[in-house]
Amino acid sequence: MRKRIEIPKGIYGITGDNFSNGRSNYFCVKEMIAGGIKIVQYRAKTKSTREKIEEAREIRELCKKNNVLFIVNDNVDIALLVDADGVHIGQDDMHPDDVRKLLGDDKIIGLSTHSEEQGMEAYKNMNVDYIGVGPIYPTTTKDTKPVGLEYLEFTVRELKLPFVAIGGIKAHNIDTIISKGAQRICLVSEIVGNDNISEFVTELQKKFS
Ligand code: TZP
Ligand code: MG
Repeated sequence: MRKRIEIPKGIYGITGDNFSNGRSNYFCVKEMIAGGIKIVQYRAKTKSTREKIEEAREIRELCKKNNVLFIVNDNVDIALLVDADGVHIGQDDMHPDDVRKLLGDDKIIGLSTHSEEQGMEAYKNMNVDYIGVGPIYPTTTKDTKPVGLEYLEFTVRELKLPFVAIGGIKAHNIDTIISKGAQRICLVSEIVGNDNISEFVTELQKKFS
């Protein structure tokens, strides 16, 4: 049985240049790292494959220099090309077993889940390192209907699997999510849209220590 790769606790960063007020993904990741983030996912839904590869390469180097884990959203090929630490896939992407065949045992696989059934399936039958749980609250960053706090509570109670809570999480509601037992939390628009990303991330990280 393969041992899961450990996912750092605290804030999980994701790029989102539709929400970053004109600032580049590279800039935002640099700021997140200055703020003490330990894991970053490159997510760029509207860019061409070629643009993504170029940008992912640069951000991958930045992360490597700073000992920050680098995960690529959706594209297993890009993750392989840039030697990312892992891939994050959704329910309609390549099956985690196939991703594992391509990436081998030493890379991280994360899987988005949006229901108790999907979470249980990942926990019982899939060789993933962590799951995403959400969207908890309504969000314009992703077109999936919110699952509410119930699925988060189920995950904490039933699934012995590291998870990242995500979706509509902001400074004003993050304490609720932490109080439910989430040890890894992702805020996309709230972080990349912040005027001072590094300071904001530093403040958020303090909540986990
Ligand atoms: N997966 C579930 S919700 C979401 C993703 C990628 C987007 C979360 O963005 P925000 O801006 O933190 O609501
Ligand atoms: Mg996807």
